[in-house]
Amino acid sequence: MITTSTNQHLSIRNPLLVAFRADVVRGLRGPVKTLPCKYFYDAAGSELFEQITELEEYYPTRTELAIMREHAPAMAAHLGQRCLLIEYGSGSSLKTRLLLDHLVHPAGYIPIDVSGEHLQRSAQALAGDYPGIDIRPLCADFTRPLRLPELSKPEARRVVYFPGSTIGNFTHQEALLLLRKTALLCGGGGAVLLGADMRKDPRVIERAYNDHHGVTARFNSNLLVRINRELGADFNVEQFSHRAFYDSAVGRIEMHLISRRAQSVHIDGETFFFQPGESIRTEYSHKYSLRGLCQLAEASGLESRRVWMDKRHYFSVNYLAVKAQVAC
Ligand code: SAH
Ligand code: AVI
Repeated sequence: MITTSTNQHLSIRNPLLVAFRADVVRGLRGPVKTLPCKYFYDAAGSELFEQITELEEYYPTRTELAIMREHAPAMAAHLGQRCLLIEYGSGSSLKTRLLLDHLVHPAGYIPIDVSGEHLQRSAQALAGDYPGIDIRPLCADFTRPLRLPELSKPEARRVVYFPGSTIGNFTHQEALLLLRKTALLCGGGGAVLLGADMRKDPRVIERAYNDHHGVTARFNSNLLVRINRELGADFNVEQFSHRAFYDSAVGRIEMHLISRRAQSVHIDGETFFFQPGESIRTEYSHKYSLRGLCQLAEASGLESRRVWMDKRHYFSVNYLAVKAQVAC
């Protein structure tokens, strides 16, 4: 149930905060409460994500990095000379370095991320280490229409690098739409280099989202800390617990914040009530089969040309070429 006071919206004017408020309020108004996972990534959230990638339980980053270390030369050969590399959700750009090390005369590199400070810091470090590459960070939501910066060198082709299995944080329909738009952005001759976490023993997957140090729990509850700070809300963060479980039927992790008791929360003039045990779903993390990935690519106007995997088949990096005729 929601009550609305008469002076709502008065305090928030910054357009980014207005959008944040609208997304939060929309998510908490529904019969099933949800919050968009892209808001995990403020400066603290990005730092917590970096800590997650180092956890013993969190296998995806280390596995994908190992695949990149072994196969970056072959991937770079697929990307070809004078490629413009665009990255979705670039974070620390750690894996990208392995690609940049092998690219021949790249036209430029555009890392895109919503986490502004983290993006700037990573891009500055990269510019120092790769002085010959035109690096143009873009702080933006890659699901929205993008205005790419103009680069000085002409590009032979566009490739979107989308690592980390961030694609898994989207529903099937959202992923389809995003990849279709991406195929159009890349155009003829272009490609998507997509990192995807694979289906495996559910116990391995569940452990990765329930680490014994509680870092994933802090990453999850940081979303409430951020809403409190940026929207002036009064979530009692201690009164929500982390829950993550794998749904084998759908092939995805669901992350939730569970209300420990009956409580109400105020966000910029609106009140939200929580029953004891009621949840806010904060993230999906879909896991894929090779068949599922091929079907997703096909339906998006992309064609799977090459797949690199680790020995255990925990993770895959997929070279998806834009098909000759792409339409939205
Ligand atoms: N690519 C890195 C980071 C993955 S974490 C890796 O593989 O380790 C996901 C990253 O995507 C975060 O840096 C987050 O800020 C960014 N992100 C999430 N949703 C986004 C969106 N809609 N638009 C832009 N960046 C997004
Ligand atoms: C960025 N994304 C692919 C991570 C994942 O595994 O879904 C985010 C994450 N959530 C909890 N741990 C890591």
